Amino acid sequence: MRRLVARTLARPLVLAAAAAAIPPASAAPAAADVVVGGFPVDVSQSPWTVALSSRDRFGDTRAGQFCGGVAVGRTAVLTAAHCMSEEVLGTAPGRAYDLKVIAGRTDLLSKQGTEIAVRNVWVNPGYDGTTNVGDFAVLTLAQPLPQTSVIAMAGPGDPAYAVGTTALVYGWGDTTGGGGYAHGLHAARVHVLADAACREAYPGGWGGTYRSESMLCAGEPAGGRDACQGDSGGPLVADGRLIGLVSWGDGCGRAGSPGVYTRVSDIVRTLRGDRGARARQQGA
Ligand code: 4AZ
Repeated sequence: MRRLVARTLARPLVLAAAAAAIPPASAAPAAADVVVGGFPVDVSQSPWTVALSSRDRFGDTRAGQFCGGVAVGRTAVLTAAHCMSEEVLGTAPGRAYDLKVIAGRTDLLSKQGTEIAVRNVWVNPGYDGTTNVGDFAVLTLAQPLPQTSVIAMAGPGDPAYAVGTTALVYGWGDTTGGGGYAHGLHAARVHVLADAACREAYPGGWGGTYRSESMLCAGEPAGGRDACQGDSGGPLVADGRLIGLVSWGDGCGRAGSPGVYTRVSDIVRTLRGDRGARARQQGA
C-alpha cells in the first residue's frame, strides 16, 4: 500500500466502478464495517460532508465520486489539494468540466440531495505534492448550500486538537483496505494522537514525512479504525468543529500506521493571510 493517496486513488476507483458494473460470480455482500472499521451514517447527521464527483473521469456507477469534501461556507468547500492533482483527476482541475459537489446524499446510488457545479478551484499554492505539506484546496460552488450544512473550522489553539480527543472521520471510501468502495456514507471513531506517534510512524524516506505544523495525527493505537482511499479531502470532526481533512497514511487501519490529516488550524492561518490573493485569482 502506497503512502501518498494521490498515487493510488484514481485507478482503484475506476476499477471499482468496472467491478460494480459487472459483479463477479462470487460477489460478497457489502461490508458492514466501513471507512475502515466504521459504521453507516445518514448524511443528515453530518450535512457538511460532501462527495466530489466527476462522471467523465470516474464513471457513473458511484455518481462519479472520487474524493470527499467539507462545506465551511455556503459556497466554500474544502478538500485535499491532492484530489485536484493531475495525477488523480487525469487533467488540470480547470479542465475537469463536470466537477461537482454532491450534498445531502447518503447513498451514492440514490438521487437524494443536490449536485452543485464547481465554479472555481483554488489549490493551496503552498501544497507540496512530494511531502503532502499543505494538502488542501478550496472549491467555490455555483449555488449556495443551506447555512445548516456549514461546519465551523477549529482555529489555532482550539482545545479540539488536544491529544486524546475523540473525533469522527466521514467518507464514501474504501471500507476494506482492498478496494471495496462504499456507496453509503460511513464514519469511524478515532482519537487525536500525539504528534510523536506519526513522527515515529513516518520519519521520512519511503515512509513519508510527518510535519506537525501542517498535519494532524489521528487513529487508534491498535489500528482497526481509519480513513482509507476515496475518503481523501473528507472531514475529521471533534466537538462539532472541523479539525482535519483526510490526507494520507500507510495503508488503512494498520497498528502503528495512524492516519495523517491536513491540520485545519493551518488552513485557517493560510486562508487568513491569503484572502486577498484568492479573491484576485477568482476575479471576485
Ligand atoms: C488514500 O489512499 C488514503 N489511512 C487515505 C487515507 C489513508 C490512507 C490512504 C489513511 O486515499
